Amino acid sequence: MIEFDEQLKRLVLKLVYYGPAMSGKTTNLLTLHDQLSLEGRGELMLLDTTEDRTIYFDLLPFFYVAPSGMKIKIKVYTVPGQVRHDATRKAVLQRADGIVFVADSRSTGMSVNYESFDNLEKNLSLVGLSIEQLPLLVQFNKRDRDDIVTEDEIRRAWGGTGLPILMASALEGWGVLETFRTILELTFDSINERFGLTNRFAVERDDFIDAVLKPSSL
Ligand SMILES: Nc1nc2c(ncn2[C@@H]2O[C@H](COP(=O)(O)OP(=O)(O)OP(=O)(O)O)[C@@H](O)[C@H]2O)c(=O)[nH]1
Ligand SMILES: [Mg+2]
Repeated sequence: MIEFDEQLKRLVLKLVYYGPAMSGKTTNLLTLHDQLSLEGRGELMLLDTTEDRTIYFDLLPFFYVAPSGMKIKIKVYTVPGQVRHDATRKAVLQRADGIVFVADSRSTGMSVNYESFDNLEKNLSLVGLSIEQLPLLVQFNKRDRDDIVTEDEIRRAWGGTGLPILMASALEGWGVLETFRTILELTFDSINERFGLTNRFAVERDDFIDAVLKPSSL
């Protein structure tokens, strides 16, 4: 649920990277942090990991002030994918405004992708969100590996969901910005529909997204 304060001209958006254990959610955030300009980008918090497995969540915030004065903060979270951290996943999902489902492209990952997607659907309904109404896309990560399912097979298996499906290698650093751009576009359109932002507060979608996605000059 968007936090929107009309008087303070302040909007806070929450995006969540969800998916099975080891699919590359934390690596997506690390890559975003590396590839985007420091301007507007906050510090990346990786919370309590053991052996690189997320136990609580990771968080990367972004800040944007529109020419109209509207202040937008975007909080990007990852959930812990391991099955036993379900309570934490549910807590992180609360009040989400958009979801990136990071699936594992490896052929051994196909059944865990389905299990995790079912788990997402169940947890969304437990926190009062509807999978049909929330901006959501699927990223198939680890495309650099050679033990992966082909893109055709993926599109055949997941096409029926009607969700946007993107390919990526968070480790090599491609597909990550496209994923982030797409979820920002979907989420912006959805808030715009609900609050009429463009009309009332003049936050131009493309300016906003270009500002957030300013590449790092490093
Ligand atoms: N080859 C390859 N490895 C990747 C890619 N993305 C992540 N990995 C590796 O997969 C492992 C797990 O990545 P994480 O980003 O920690 O996965 P996660 O989804 O955050 O895992 P949990 O926190 O346990 O849910 C690490 O060894 C990463 O380096 C990728 O695109 N290609
Ligand atoms: Mg993680």
